[in-house]
Amino acid sequence: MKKVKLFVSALIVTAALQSCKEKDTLQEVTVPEPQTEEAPAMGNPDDVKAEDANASFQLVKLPYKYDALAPNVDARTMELHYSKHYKGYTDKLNAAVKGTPLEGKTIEEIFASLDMNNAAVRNNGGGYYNHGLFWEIMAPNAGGEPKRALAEAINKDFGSFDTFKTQFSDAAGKQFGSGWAWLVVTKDGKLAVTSTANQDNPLMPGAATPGTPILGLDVWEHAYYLNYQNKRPDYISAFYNVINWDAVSKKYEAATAK
Ligand code: MN3
Repeated sequence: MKKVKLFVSALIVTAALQSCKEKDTLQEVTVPEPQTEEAPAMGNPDDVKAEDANASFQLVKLPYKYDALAPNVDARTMELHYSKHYKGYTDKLNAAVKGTPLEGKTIEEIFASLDMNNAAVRNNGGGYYNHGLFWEIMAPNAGGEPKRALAEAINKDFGSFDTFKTQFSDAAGKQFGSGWAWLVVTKDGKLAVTSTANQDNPLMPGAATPGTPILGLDVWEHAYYLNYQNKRPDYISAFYNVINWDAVSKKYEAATAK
């Protein structure tokens, strides 16, 4: 709107200038081009902090700017996702554990003995952990295929990278409503694809395919609706362009070294 106002005031100034110079020859005045589209001001992810700076859980730093993954993930979605949704889960998790025996525990320790009836810790703890992993396993100028040990393990456990992709995309596409698709390392060191509802994850008690997540895809509508509307499959395809396989490999190596 500011640009529109500027344009209007430029017209008024032009008119005023012209009336002053009525008796002189008219001068040519440059009028700014009207702007039809104005990008909203973009914030800096480093300015987003947990409400309580001394609380157990602080936001994982976003390792890139909000617009770094565009057009696969647009800047506005990234900004809302990180500064509103993720911050919200973090603040609510801190509030939920404050003054309880869970305060001071790591998120993995909390999941290991989680009471699944504790909705505040289940939902916000999941939201905190899942998004922290999600930011880390994406990067600009990424995508392609995994290398080294992870590439070998994918070939061994899925047959090929393409078969893995089909299974992962299926899990993400078929998750009904809000949830996540995962690539996990199971207890016996194998790779498996699974999905979970809402903010649950494979570290929580009762998970259908328990394991350590090394790759996760958020399929909540807030993760894609602004850019993709109802076309979740297009969002899933675009995700492969931003997977940071080096980060996923590090998680694979850490999970299998246990
Ligand atoms: Mn989300």
